[in-house]
Amino acid sequence: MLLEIYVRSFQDSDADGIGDLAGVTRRLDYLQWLGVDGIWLTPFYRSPMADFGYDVSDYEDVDPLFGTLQTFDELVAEAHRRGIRVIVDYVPNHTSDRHPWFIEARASRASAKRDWYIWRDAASDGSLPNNWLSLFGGPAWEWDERSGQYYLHTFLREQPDLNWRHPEVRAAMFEVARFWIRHGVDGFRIDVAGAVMKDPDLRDNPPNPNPDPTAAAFGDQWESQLHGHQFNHPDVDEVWREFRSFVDRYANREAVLIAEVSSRDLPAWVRYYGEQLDAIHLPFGFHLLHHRWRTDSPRPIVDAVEAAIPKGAWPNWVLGNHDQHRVASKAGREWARAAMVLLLTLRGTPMLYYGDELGMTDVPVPPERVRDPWERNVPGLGRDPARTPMPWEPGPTGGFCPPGVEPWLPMGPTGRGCDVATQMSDPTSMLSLTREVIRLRRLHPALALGSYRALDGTPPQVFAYLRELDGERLVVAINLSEEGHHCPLAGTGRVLVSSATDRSDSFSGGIGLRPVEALVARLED
Ligand code: TEU
Repeated sequence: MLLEIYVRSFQDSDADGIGDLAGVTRRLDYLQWLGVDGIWLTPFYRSPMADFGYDVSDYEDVDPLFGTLQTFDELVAEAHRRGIRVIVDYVPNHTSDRHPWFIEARASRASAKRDWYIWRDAASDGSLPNNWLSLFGGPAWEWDERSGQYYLHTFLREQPDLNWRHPEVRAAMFEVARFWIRHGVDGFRIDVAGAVMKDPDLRDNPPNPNPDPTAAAFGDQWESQLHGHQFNHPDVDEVWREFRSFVDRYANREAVLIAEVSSRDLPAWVRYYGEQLDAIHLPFGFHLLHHRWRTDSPRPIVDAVEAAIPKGAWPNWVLGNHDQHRVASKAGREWARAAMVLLLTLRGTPMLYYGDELGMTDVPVPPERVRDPWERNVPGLGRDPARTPMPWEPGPTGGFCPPGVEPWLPMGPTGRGCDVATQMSDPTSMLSLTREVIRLRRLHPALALGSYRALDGTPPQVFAYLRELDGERLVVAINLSEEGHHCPLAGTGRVLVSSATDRSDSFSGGIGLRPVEALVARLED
């Protein structure tokens, strides 16, 4: 079980209202108590913070806001001492415009690093080189006055895209991975892995014949085009295969590669595993991110993903991250509990977003406190509400930073039980439920490693599946409706854990599920 830590918001250790690496170290005991096997740390590298660390100006140093290389080494040592692995963010698609590489590249057209980035002349009529858009709004091209060309930026203009077709870029970025392997990391989460190779001729994007209204997360302008020339280009496959073999070599095959791949097209997504399973270990399983918990069953999605995954490959599931609305806001309190049971019992590695174990919801951010540049460019798409500080205890700063210090984003409402201390002492809390299911995963290999099979013959409102290994059979049954339902099950069994928390009953021939209840049961014959 992995946990994403948005470092800025986890724990402040130096009273500046911003979380940092020493803060994470301070909370490792909590993570161990929860049963976390590994943490993914969002970027803590030197950065002007135009995109809160996803604009890196030095890949091989820690930004003073977050600590030093030494604090990082201490964090790794302390995490490893507790059996917790450390996965770091790897941001290959773009640097900061203040990175020395870009400063050198933009200095003149003759610069040795010019082609490390993607430059184009204006079209003959003076217009943009092509119709590509920036995901954060507006065109993907920025005019550079001094050298008289445009450069490409898939994200902010402060995030110029690297040219991964240039062998020196590849070599330099691979060295970055080697640097962090030497510092003991256990893997990389690769940012926008699908964007690194563009169409070599930078052809115009075609219009999108079927704009998807549910993909509004990206904005209408973005949705008006197809982006195959910008994302998931076939040439990307070879990059990550090469990266995998590089990392395998220097990390003795011990490091995991997790890639951010936002394609909704399963065949395109599956490619990231590599034809011989020789590329990414875990392409992120974002398939349930846009799921409508209150109306739809997740079964068709889960079954489709299970069917698409190559033999021998391992799935991964995500319900939230620092770019998405909180699952408890999308699903509501009860469904969020059911969703947590689902996340932790599907076949595959679950990646939990910090605070979801408390049922944290989006926190409204007043206009004067907006920090996310995306919100400034395209109002309504901002990600601040899902990035607010972790509440460790009741009180105005929730133990995230000392009283009297203003956290970088507003704290959620405190005093309503949404904090670690309160939930730790409440056996019915979301935190207790989460911990209990994680504990079950460790206790029952069938839950962690077993096969998956959806059960037929249940009412449509009930999603039930079998996890089986070496003769042990566990059933997960989720009632997706607000009425009670009977879930037929052959044989006898016993409930191990339920989102309704107060049951451990035995059953025979089936089990009665309460409204929006999710449970795990062991079949006994
Ligand atoms: O995100 C890239 C990305 O495509 C998402 O932001 C996507 O737009 C979002 O999931 C839509 O719902 C990564 C990082 O996760 C993000 O925080 C960075 O801002 C971005 O890359 C640029 O590095």
